[in-house]
Amino acid sequence: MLDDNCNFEFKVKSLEDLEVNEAADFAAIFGFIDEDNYYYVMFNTMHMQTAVYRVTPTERQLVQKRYGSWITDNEYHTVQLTCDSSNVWVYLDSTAVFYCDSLETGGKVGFGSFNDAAMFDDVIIRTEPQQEEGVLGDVNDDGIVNSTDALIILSCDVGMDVTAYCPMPCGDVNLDGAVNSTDALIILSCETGIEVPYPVGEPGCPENPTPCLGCD
Ligand SMILES: [Ca+2]
Ligand SMILES: [Ca+2]
Ligand SMILES: [Ca+2]
Repeated sequence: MLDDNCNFEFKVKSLEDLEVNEAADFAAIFGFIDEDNYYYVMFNTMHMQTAVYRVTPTERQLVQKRYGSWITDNEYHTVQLTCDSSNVWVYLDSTAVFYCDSLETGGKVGFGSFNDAAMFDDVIIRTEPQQEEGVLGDVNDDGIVNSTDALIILSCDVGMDVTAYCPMPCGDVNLDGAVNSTDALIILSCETGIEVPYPVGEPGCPENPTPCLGCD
């Protein structure tokens, strides 16, 4: 089960004899809640049969059709779907085939066909990368910001080997793009109760500040 955002890709080839079967198809499913509630996009050999449909408990609704034949050989092609909570974008070999809005796309994704043979491979479902947060100032990642963190930064600043804590993005507590003794001083000030105008101890660290000497 996925959340509202989908990023789904697979390779597919038709196993039908396209000289004989003029309506060979394969399909991708999205927004699947149950067998009475889902969407599918069908690619078809036949003109005007490539379309997005919504299946409901009472009927199959046409959402959008596309001109032309979209299955023209028995080679592998890449189908890609991306969706957010109400839009879906469908690509075939990087060509945009459909954009549909105002859908209810939250649900499972899948692949199949309407009534023909096809082969599927290399299925990829991408999810949002987990944000590795970290706490500003907590360079040794022990959950607290204190003089130990300041010491690590100071050691690093004079070129001592502190590789275990590198690249140390949480060390740039004044958010000026560099990790150095100024940051260590701010952490020490913080520890002694001096108020500093930086979110020391809060979740979230800057991206890729210039590392201190010992991390370089
Ligand atoms: Ca068919
Ligand atoms: Ca710490
Ligand atoms: Ca800094």
